[in-house]
Amino acid sequence: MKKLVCITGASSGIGEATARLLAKNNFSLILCGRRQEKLQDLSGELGKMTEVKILNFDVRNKKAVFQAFSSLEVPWQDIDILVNNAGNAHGMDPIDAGNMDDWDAMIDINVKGLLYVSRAILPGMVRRKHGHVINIGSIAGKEVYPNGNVYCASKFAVDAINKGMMIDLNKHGIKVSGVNPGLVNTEFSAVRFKGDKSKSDKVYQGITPLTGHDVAELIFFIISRPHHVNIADSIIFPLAQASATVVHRE
Ligand code: NDP
Ligand code: 8X3
Repeated sequence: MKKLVCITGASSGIGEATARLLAKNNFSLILCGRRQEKLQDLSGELGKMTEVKILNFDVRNKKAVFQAFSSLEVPWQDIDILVNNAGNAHGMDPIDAGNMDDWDAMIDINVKGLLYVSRAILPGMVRRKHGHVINIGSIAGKEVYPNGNVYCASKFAVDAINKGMMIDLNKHGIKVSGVNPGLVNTEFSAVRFKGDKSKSDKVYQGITPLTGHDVAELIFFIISRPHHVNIADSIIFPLAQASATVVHRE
């Protein structure tokens, strides 16, 4: 089989764009997400180019995560590259008025979900002394911005986990790379603002944001380096962005 890449959150945005780009570039794919129909449509399309398997689970559900990966038959268990991408912001409230269900969602999905999936896949990589984990963090994991509080905390955790993985997996010959995007136009803001278009439209007003494909190209670059090269960390912005809060809008 070709190199096998497992992408969480492949049903939209950055994950979907990564699946499309990698399918064209001769990788086999395991596509994960909750929305089975979206994954099936994508798999139908990409299946014309490469081998594709769907795993349908909620990353918050520890049991479902482990069941999904233990259901994989040979050779699908031998994942070469894990793209830990599933995640979202939920809400954007000041800390004193934060919605605690949103807090739970962000910590359970962005942090604990990433850990569960990694815990299910890493032992195989360690056994084979081969693998690459790409952790999708955010500029929100490098800088805290107003009302970003818990989302930023979840992405700072991803940054710390990225560094911790690199240290612990170093002796096993496994690469670990952080990818930290700025503003990317995906379903992200629709999810964050719970479908309130008056808020989500403003996020990308007056700028040309990144697309999922732009981030996918960085992921493709990182996983295509020679064996001895590891891109440990990266930040990708649209031209209009200079920091979490400095965005030049026309
Ligand atoms: P999207 O909302 O388009 O995609 C999020 C993906 O995560 C979906 O495929 C969704 O699939 C999956 N997902 C969400 N919750 C769960 C869950 N509980 N279990 C399993 N899968 C889940 O947003 P993006 O593509 O923008 O986001 C991808 C990653 O990029 C996230 O980690 C986000 O924090 C990060 N990011 C995004 C930026 C942006 O500006 N858009 C900037 C920086 C980082 P489904 O709903 O089918 O489960
Ligand atoms: C997504 C980018 O700036 O909305 O992680 O937090 S931001």
